[in-house]
Amino acid sequence: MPTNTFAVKLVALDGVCKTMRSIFLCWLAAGMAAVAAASQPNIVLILVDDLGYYDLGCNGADLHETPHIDRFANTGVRFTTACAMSLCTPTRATLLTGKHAARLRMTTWAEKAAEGSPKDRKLLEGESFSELAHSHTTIAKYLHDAGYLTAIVGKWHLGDANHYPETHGFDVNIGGTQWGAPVTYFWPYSGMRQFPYGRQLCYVPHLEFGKPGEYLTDRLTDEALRILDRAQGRPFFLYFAHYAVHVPIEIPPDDMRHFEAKLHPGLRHRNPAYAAMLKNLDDNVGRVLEYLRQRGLDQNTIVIFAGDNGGYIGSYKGAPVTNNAPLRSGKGALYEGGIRVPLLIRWPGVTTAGAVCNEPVVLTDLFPTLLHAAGLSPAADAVDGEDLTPLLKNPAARLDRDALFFHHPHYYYPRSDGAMTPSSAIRARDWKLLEFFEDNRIELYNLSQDPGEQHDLAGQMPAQTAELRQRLHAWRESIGAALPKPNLDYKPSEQKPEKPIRKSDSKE
Ligand SMILES: [Ca+2]
Repeated sequence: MPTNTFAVKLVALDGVCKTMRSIFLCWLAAGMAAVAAASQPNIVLILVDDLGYYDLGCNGADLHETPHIDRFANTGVRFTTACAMSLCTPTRATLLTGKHAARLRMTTWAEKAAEGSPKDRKLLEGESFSELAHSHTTIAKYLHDAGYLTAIVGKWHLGDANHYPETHGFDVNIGGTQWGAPVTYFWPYSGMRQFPYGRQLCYVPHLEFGKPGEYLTDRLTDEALRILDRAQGRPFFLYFAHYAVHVPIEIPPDDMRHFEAKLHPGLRHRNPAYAAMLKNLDDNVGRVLEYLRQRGLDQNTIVIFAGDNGGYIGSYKGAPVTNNAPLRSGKGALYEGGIRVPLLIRWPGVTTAGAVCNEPVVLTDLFPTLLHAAGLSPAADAVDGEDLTPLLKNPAARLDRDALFFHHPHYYYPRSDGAMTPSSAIRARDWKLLEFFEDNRIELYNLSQDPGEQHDLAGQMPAQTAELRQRLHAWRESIGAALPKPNLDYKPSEQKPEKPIRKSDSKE
């Protein structure tokens, strides 16, 4: 064989080897990418502000229409007994850190924590921080460090600019500030608002360019989809914390007409503006789900839909906002109407379509669940939540957890409602005990027989009551919960009359 022919064959052979090596490397890379994709699912966490458990069609709403969310519920697990803290800031803090709001000492909403305890009530409220300290590692920080694109779109409410999402592991922040509600849902979403410490210009950041009539929930969804466009194959964590359906209850009048026409006596829900706001939210949830489906991302994306506290039962411009019946009370209370929230989870390959889970869970559980989903482990500091994966695989399973605890050492509205005074609660399976600090009143309910918490059994069941009370006290002590104290300057005659809620009020 002539040397040059041999050389040509060697070169050819080398070329074949290179090609085969390239094919092998491509195959290996594809395999590794598949492994990475499987171990790093995308996560979309949709949190709706002040959405009551019964506000959704799939949970039994009557006036309201939520077809996209209802269809989504049928593709995964619908939880019937999911709880949150009773207000915005505590739930957001616990959800992102896996630590109980009482352990974090973030038990009331940020603006109120900054304002401090009222001085004209029987008790001085327990200490509560308005900012999430950087010593607490958020789920966003874990996911960011693991290579995820991390984005928050919407409400933050966990501190001032020194504690904004960018300082807690989020690569992108569209809309997150220290304030709990927009001044208005219409562009430019800004205006002056009166706080006890003075007037402030409040705004929703990074939405400066818009047009008259533009609606906040629509715009936030535009922004969220734009962020996903830019993920470019990177695993992503989208924390989509809608400002809706918190007050102010605002929606274009044309959107309300359908619900005004639908009103009739006997409906559980009676606010057509709120119904229209919720319908708009549902449309926008549908847009996100459709975006994922069209791009095939739904096959590797965990989607969670939840509310942050019970429905708001106060009035807005003279009309009750929502109704949590048959659950008792609403946002700000530790009765079920204040803490029961919608929770829907779809995790491809793990959840089964149409599943319903009745196990009591709390949104704190999302932190360990999502860390597990991403193949991560929390650091050694305390995690109060439980990994929900066993329930997602088998909704009939039970968690190895004795009880859920709630702690709200604060006052809320209306002042005349005893449910809205400082309190703690324990739920141990079907039994729930509430303790009210003003008069040390104890109430005991069997939730399986009495979901509306109407029949107080504390007097009839002293042993059960004493045991649960002791467990509640032991829990509070174990996590260092802040307790209210007697207000030595309190004079009942000095109580201020109740104020109606105005558009400019900053309710969490
Ligand atoms: Ca809320």
